[in-house]
Amino acid sequence: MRSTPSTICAIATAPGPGSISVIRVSGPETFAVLDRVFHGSRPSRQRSHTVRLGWLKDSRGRRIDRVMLAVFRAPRSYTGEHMAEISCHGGPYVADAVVRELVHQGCRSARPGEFTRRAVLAGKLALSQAEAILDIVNAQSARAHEDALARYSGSLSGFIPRLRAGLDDLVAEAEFHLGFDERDEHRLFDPAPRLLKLKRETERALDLAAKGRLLHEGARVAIVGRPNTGKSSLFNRLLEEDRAIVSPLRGTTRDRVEAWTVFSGIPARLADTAGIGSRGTDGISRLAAAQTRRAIEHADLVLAVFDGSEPARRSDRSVVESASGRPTLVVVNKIDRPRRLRPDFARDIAPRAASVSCRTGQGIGHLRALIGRRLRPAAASGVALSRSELDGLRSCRDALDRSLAAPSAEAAALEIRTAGDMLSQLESPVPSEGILDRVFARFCVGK
Ligand SMILES: Nc1nc2c(ncn2[C@@H]2O[C@H](COP(=O)(O)OP(=O)(O)O)[C@@H](O)[C@H]2O)c(=O)[nH]1
Ligand SMILES: [Mg+2]
Repeated sequence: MRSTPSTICAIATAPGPGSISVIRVSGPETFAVLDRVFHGSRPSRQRSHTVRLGWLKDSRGRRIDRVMLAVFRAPRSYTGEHMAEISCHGGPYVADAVVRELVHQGCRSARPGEFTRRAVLAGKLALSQAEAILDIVNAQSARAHEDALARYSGSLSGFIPRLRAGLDDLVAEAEFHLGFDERDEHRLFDPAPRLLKLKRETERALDLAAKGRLLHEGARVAIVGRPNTGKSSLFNRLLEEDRAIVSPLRGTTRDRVEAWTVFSGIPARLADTAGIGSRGTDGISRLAAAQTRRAIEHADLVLAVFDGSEPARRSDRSVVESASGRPTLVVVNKIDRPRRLRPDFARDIAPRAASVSCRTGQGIGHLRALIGRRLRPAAASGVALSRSELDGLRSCRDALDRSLAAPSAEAAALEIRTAGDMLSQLESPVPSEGILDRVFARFCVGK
């Protein structure tokens, strides 16, 4: 069982005298604590993302300072937990007194970077971004700072302006040449090679962005196999808790059961599925089969589970077929029993299999590491793009496709211009000063 997180607090603004100091509080007890110290309104009833003015008093009712209280309710906060920010008058004495009182009321002083750590744990921030933030704060040189900034915003930040410049050049040239007569030698202008190059770069960027998704949204890992091979047992083993119903009756798992876990630092949504090739013909079985198919289709990694203590059955073959073409890891389960599955079985989908026993736990650690290794290269090369940036890049690629296929130079020029427009609509992926300021302020917490 996981213990509930403690409620933490810390001064978020730089040490030393300033016009205001901000104290941040995060955790389940945030509003219970603030109800006791903040006088003016009830923080526990205050709407999320609103600010109230009131007096902060200690437990004996003595005034500490007149403060502004901003409230952020879970999950819409930096850490994903209940949070509050207290803005008090600047100067080290007042802010320290506020923190002392919060600690007196049951909060714990935050450790360096602890708010960001919680943000990462809540999936609010990719780990790579958090690391980059740390580097930004700690950067000793302009070079290190620039490098960290580039990683924070994703290496695509330079790509979109570059692509746009390339397209602008092409449009200008195309328009210049369009003014000439058909027979003129200037008509030899052919934008296709450069268009192709731009299109390939766009596709590469889209590919990187798709991989970046793993760090942001988490990888999808689906456990599939015929009934009774131990899929639900494996699901539980990987989660280290009893989430799915394990039973010797075939077809126990009809719903798709999902839960979050982490493999080598990569958040993953693990899905247990209904067995493939079960004979049920009722509506629920059919639905379950469709869900399993969908899980395989959307999975970043498929764990195909086989019973190592039995010879392969026809339904095991269907599993191999369903998983073929998808990134797959073959898992041979029940190795605590004598082996009766041929070792070269399922060689088509994966050259090597991971052998485990969900009963004894043998091989599970190794399997976790293998899963992490399979997900990591994809995640590491990824960059973070917002949905609108992804959509913009896709529209741009489509316009480039159309311009390559255009029947006339005029039509091609029109599509190139459309491609450029698609990019102009994108906000620059470089974070705004405002965002960076907030990130800085937040990360200095407890430093
Ligand atoms: N001997 C042995 N039995 C196992 C192992 N893993 C699962 N089982 C048993 O196999 C049966 C089916 O397990 P379950 O996880 O429900 O399989 P599922 O139908 O694929 O989800 C249960 O009786 C489990 O106790 C294992 O590693 N060794
Ligand atoms: Mg099951």
